[in-house]
Order: sequence, then C-alpha cells, then structure tokens
Amino acid sequence: MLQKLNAYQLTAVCFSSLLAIGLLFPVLALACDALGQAKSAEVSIVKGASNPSATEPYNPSPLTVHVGTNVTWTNSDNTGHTVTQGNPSGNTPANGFDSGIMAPGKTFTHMFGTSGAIQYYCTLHPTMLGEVIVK
Ligand SMILES: [Cu+2]
Repeated sequence: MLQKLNAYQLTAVCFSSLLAIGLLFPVLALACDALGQAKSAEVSIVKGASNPSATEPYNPSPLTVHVGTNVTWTNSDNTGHTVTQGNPSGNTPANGFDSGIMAPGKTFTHMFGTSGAIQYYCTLHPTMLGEVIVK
C-alpha cells in the first residue's frame, strides 16, 4: 500500500534526494582520484624538439594513461609543430587526431576513448615521434 504524501513531505523527499546526489558525485570523483584514475595528463613539446638528436621531443613519451583520459600537449618550443596520429611511414588513420600546426605556446587536447598503443608524430619534422599507451 502506497501512502499518499502531502506537499510538505514531497518537498522534503525531493530536497533529500537532491542533497544525496549532490554529496554522492564529489565523493565518487574523489574515490576515482584515489584509485589513480586521473582523467587528464600533460605532454610537453620540448625546446629543440625538431633537432634530430632530440631523444624525447614529446615529453613524456611513451605516456601511459587510462581509457577516458584527456591528454593535453603544450608546444614549449619556439617553432611550430603538430601532434598527428600515426607515423611518418604513412601509417596514419583516416580519422586520427591531428592538432594542425601549433604555434609556440599553444595547446592541443585529445581524449583517448579506447585502449591500445597509439603512435603520433609531427608532420613538419618526421624525426619527432611519440606514443600514448591507453590501458
Ligand atoms: Cu615539429
């Protein structure tokens, strides 16, 4: 048997529900962080990245992240670069991510939605190779 609620009880129930939801989400977000499920990561395009002797033009690389992570690249060099999925040997997926030319100081963000080892490179400087490992 359902008991009919008066307006006051109904308001109280609605308010309590909203309060519970409002408290639950921050707690879940904190729990995810505590489990190391960080949902964002940073990669720097280092100064002198286009020099063929640069050992890690994209730093860090390889970068390991969880599925669903937003990765942001920042061009810390003093010349333009790209972050383009694939590699210079022509192994570039048709719908891969591509920053286009990033001027110095610019950023580019891509969300990695599926697991795998994802290669990327700079279309202007084919010696610049990077990798994101998504788990
Ligand atoms: Cu470049």
